Amino acid sequence: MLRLAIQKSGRLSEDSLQLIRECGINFISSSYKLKTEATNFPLEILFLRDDDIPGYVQDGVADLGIVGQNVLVEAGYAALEVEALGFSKCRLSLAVPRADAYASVAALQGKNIATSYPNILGRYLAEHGVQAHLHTISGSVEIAPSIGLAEAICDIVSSGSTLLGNGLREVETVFRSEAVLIAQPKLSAAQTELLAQLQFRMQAVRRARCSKYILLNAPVAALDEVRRLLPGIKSPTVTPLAESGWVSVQSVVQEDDFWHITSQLKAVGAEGILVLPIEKMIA
Ligand code: PRT
Ligand code: ZN
Repeated sequence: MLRLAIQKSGRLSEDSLQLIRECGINFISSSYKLKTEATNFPLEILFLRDDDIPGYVQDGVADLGIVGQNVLVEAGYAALEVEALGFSKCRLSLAVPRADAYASVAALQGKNIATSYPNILGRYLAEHGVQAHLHTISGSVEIAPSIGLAEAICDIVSSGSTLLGNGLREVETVFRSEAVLIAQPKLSAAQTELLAQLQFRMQAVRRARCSKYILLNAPVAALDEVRRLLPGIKSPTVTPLAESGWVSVQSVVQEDDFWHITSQLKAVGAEGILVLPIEKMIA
């Protein structure tokens, strides 16, 4: 049995639950329950505040957890990370009032900086030879300059609209973060085997999310060009069409390359291009 701690309610909750479901693990969840057991995998799920998850996993109260790297590294538990999960991507950034002059991080020498991340920020400033006064506050960091608490802030940014709305300008990226799977250091042999199964499923889900299945028709004369554009996993599947001189090609493309590749495929004569989502992708 493995015990997995996930965030009860917040930015990580929905994606964490969805990942577990896409791994084929079924469970009944309700908003008031703090614990649930999967029906088809030896997994118990605990619902906690994200800040408590690294400590619980370190102490073995939970075997696994899903948490943002920002919280993990700030708490000093970076060594627990076993798998990056690719969601809840964000960055920890320094920001200053929009009108203030700022040339480099040296401009923060001797300044007051408000943050909820004194450890990560302290290390960053030390690496850059900057000494500043850090004011640790647990929320609403972005209002600190306007109420005279600090000249700069260091906080989590994703779209940047919170900074913009508070008259602040992002000036340095201190740390990049995403959700990660963490594991306690003393898993039994049986638990280590279960963790490997879980990671195998999570990797298949993640690969599938960034890939698309592509089908198209192409003139035989264009096949070399099409194959060059669509290397596929091994090589594309090519089958003849009833109409002579034409083939059907099937392959896999990365989501990021998809628009770029489809426009080139059209340019070499491909027609009837279909793109389908992939549910799972086993390496
Ligand atoms: O209640 P609990 O303690 O469990 O939750 P929480 O309130 O501490 O955390 P929560 O749910 O807000 O965030 C959980 C995790 O999501 C964080 O630890 C990050 O790893 C990740 N994450 C991703 C974010 C953001 N994006 C994000 N945008 N965490 C916070 N924000 C906040 C940020 O603090 C700022 O106030 O959103 C604002 C900035 O957003 P933009 O889009 O305006 O730039
Ligand atoms: Zn929290």
